[in-house]
Amino acid sequence: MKVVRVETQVVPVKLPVPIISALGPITGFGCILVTVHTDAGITGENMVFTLNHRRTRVLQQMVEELGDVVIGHDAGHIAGFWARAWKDINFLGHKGVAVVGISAIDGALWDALGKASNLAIYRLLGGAKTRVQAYHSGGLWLDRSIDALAAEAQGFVTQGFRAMKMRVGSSDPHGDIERVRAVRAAIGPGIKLMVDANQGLGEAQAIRLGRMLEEFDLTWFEEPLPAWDLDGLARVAAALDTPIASGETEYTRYGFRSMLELRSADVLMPDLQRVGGVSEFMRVGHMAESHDIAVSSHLFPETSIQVLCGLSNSNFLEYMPWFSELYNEALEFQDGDALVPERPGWGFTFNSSRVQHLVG
Ligand code: SMN
Ligand code: MG
Repeated sequence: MKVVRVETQVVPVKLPVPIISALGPITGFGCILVTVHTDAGITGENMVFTLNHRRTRVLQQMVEELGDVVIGHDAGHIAGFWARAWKDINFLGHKGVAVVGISAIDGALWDALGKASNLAIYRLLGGAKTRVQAYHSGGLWLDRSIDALAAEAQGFVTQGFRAMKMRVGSSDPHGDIERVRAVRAAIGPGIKLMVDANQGLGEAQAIRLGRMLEEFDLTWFEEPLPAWDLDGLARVAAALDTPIASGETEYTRYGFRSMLELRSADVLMPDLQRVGGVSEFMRVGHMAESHDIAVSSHLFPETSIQVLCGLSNSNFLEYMPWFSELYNEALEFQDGDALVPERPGWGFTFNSSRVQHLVG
């Protein structure tokens, strides 16, 4: 089965209500749907995106131009594609847009391989489990009032979620504490709660806020520092009892190797589009396993469920409903766990009429 074409389509997705995190406001996304066509008539699909639909064409161009290292090659030789692409992007750099381009094609190749072998991707990866606890991440933003936070948090529990994440890292740490206190009171002690500072703090601020947060029994404190400060993050992790989660802004095995060596985080949370796709997510997951460190996921719940179910050291799936409308199928849950679909490949296919509607 040879690759004959790499096709991309830009699809703007708007949030029903804009949100604010320490990264700034988010109103929507520029999604790039990627389809890898093979001479067997089987296609592989995948998706990458930009925030606020900015620089989307740059990323689209990157994906398309990487076509020349996969077209004409065996679609099932994914590690071969990865190695050729890695060499190819050396001059542009081994982070950022170039790596997202690799991730986009890598995921589409795994989808095609799953469809060709009639297996879900997690089975191709070795199969560790069939479900992962999901935490709701699609709410509890910085711009919500305390009353709105409490109501939203209770709503997630009513929907069946047993874990959720809220945002901190505002300019007022005491305000952050009151918001966390309100959410913890609204959900009670039995529901897991994470906080995410979206890189908004300095080292001293993070340790101080982290100490004030210890009383809320948080499952983790995410990305307290700018993503490049792995040494500082290690010091924050050493200073606090609350586990530190990080990695959504890290790239490839080399970035995560540094995080593991420095002990920057207690939980790694690779993002399928930044880490380097399914192939590199698995390499990072196995490397974390050799350090007895757990891995979670970042965004992309419909596809991340497959890699998390291929790893025995996975702990949580981030559930973010942003891109769910793009798919024909819906992720299924039971008792707060997301269930891996047994359908071939990702088990999720793009809904062409919905896509057509969004393209306008
Ligand atoms: C996040 C990711 C992408 C955009 C805004 C916020 C957040 C998360 O860090 O972990 O979901
Ligand atoms: Mg985050």
